[in-house]
Amino acid sequence: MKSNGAPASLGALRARIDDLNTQLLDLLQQRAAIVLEIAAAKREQGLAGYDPQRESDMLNALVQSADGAFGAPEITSVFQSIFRASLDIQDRERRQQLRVLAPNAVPKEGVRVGNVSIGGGTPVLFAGPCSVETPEQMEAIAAAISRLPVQKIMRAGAFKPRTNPYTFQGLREEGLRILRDVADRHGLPVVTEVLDTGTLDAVADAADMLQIGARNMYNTELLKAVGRLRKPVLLKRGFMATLDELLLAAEYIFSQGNESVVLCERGIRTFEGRTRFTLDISAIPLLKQETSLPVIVDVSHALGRRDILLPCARAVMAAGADGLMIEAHHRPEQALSDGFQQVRLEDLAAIVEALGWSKPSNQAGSNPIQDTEIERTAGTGALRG
Ligand code: PRE
Ligand code: MN
Repeated sequence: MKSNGAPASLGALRARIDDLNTQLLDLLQQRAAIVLEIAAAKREQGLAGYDPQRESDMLNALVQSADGAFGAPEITSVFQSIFRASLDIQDRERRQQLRVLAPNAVPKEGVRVGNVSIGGGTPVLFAGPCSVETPEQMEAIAAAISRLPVQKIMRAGAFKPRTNPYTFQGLREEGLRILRDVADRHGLPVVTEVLDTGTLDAVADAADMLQIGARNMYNTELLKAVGRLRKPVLLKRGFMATLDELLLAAEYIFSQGNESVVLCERGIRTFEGRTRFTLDISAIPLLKQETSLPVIVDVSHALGRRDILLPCARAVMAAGADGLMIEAHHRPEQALSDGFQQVRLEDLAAIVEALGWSKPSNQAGSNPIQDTEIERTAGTGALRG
């Protein structure tokens, strides 16, 4: 009411609301700044940011003293929103502090493995058999890979995390010896999987890059142990892992000082059974958008089949991947693991050419491996691994 008793004009009332909004905003920002100070103090003491007891105590006191147009339900809802927003700013701040999300977490030239640079602008092919089986097998495969006119890293497993304990478990230390010997003779850098901290030193001695497999993405002790080494890491996304979980796994490695990390999308588990896993193409641009880390895609394990490998590889590269992992074997039908998804060496060369990696002209449309498809083993994907 105006002093003369006449009702205040709408404009004047709104001006008062505007003024109160400004004051409320200022108070909210002061409160938010204190919330972040409390969060820092709590972090120092190892306490959680969320404190439901404190929230409920504050709410009770506020509701008790509320006498005005706002009753208990409105006061409760307004302050609950404020508490929620307090948690949101704490989350945002924590996220901004992640090393893995820093704009220059990985330099522009990418991650170097021997003479290969991953994420520096030229695609990298990670190729090789699922497992090291014999010196002759590795020799045949390495000879073919070394001839490919692209940046390449040879892959092959010595320690195999198989789903079924009665299937081939890898040649272990002997496999590492074969792998290193063949790689040296062909001048190829190698990546191989490390399964646990107990064998880490042996694997790190033999490999140029350490692979943390999908099943080990949550193994925080292993992540910290590879983080303490100064050796590049290929970190595969767990097949039930969100992108945040993948990034936090990478953070474990970064937190120990190792910033040479390459992320690998390798398919996630869904209800679809035609492919071994479901290739999550959207992960590629999302990870590239949110981080400076190189992202490669293991098309072989994602698909579990060869016939659609090339179109999917094209899609992956179009989505911005820095490279591909393809399992290849000189005799896929005799492979001791994952034979159904490994491509022949001549098909590997044809894929590289079809992708336009070796020549400027891209032979879009052709699919060299459709005709040479070998019968896939029967059964569900889960039992094959
Ligand atoms: C605050 C924020 C989140 C907690 O769940 C409880 C309270 C708040 O906004 O008041 C501040 C705070 O972190 C705290 O008092 O411990
Ligand atoms: Mn495999």
